Amino acid sequence: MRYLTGGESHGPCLTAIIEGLPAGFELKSADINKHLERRQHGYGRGARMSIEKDRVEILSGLRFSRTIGSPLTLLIKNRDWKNWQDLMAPEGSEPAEAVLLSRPRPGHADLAAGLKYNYDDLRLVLERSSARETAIRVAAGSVGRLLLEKFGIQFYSHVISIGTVESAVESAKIPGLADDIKNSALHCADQQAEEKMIREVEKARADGDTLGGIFELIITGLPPGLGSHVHWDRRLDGRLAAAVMSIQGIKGVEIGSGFKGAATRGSKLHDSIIMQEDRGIDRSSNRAGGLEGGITNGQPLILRAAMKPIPTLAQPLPSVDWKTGENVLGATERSDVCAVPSAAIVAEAAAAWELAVTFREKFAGDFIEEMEAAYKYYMEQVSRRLKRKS
Ligand code: EPS
Repeated sequence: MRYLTGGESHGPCLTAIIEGLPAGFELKSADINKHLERRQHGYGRGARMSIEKDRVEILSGLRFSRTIGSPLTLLIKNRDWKNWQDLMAPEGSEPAEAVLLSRPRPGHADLAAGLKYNYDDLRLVLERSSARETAIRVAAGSVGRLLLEKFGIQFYSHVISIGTVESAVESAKIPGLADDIKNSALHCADQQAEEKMIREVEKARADGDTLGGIFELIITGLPPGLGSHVHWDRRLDGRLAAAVMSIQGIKGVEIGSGFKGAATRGSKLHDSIIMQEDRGIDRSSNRAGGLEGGITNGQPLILRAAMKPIPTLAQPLPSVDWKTGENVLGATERSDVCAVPSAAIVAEAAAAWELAVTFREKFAGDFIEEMEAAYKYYMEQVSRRLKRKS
């Protein structure tokens, strides 16, 4: 299963084509839209979010709300396009009044991609590197998520920190706090910390600055056996890390105890294997974060990611003009102060997609019932092994 996306931030629309879905899987655009809407929230988002009301249109691969096995085409219209029609016209010529974007922003793709693609106008970098593209990634990833939800897999995320302010809520409590997180302005389970985080965002805004932070994903109901130890590119740790690291602004990913685990003795870190009367073979803890040997082990998957502060600053850093070589300040554009809550929603979708791909590798089949039968057979074998029945 794979997908490609297209679309510029201020172009007419964002699109994706998904290939490899099973036929007969029930899919409704409303279920994707729910996640598109979640991505747009979060205290600290910029003015663009009051223009856009992201909604997906499904243009192929679906008939009467069921997939037919052919490529699924998704489209999200950019409402802001009406303000950019002349400057971002796919055809015709550049308007005389167009101003080149020539002051690369430190931390943004502007300079590196300007060199790579030999652009005169650095706007061409911004248009595709913008996190606007994550809207269509959420749409595509949500299709994978909806497929996994049919098999009892559930996705949770929450903000752990904004700047230096940290939430005190532990991972294990997060599934029970889903409603609180949904109602929180910063996608955070700790109300007291959230109040401080909001003040941090306000201070950064007043200073013309931006803020990063850390979020966590918790995915429950995964069967053991997704991913594989037998080859580097099948190890799920690496695949999930790549999926999440590819989200704009993400600079670090850890699974389970992650970096803290490196400072812990093996005897204190690894999760003992125990025998439970009802569940059979089980684990006493989950510091591995649900992955061992690049394979899901049946425990909740726990992944954290660090997002850097957004590089578009209202009080910009020193830069050099791309055309004249003069010392200038980096370009200022309308932007967000903090987008960590949105990045958490995007990461849910990115992880869901990668898990759906590995799920399809394990439970292949051209139609949904074929997949369900393979899943049921496998889960019976897993239960027999865990409960040590012959
Ligand atoms: C975004 C749309 C963008 C930004 C943001 C994410 O809109 P605009 O650039 O028109 O204001 O709000 O993009 C970035 C922060 C970035 O660095 O590219 C969106 O839809 O999420």
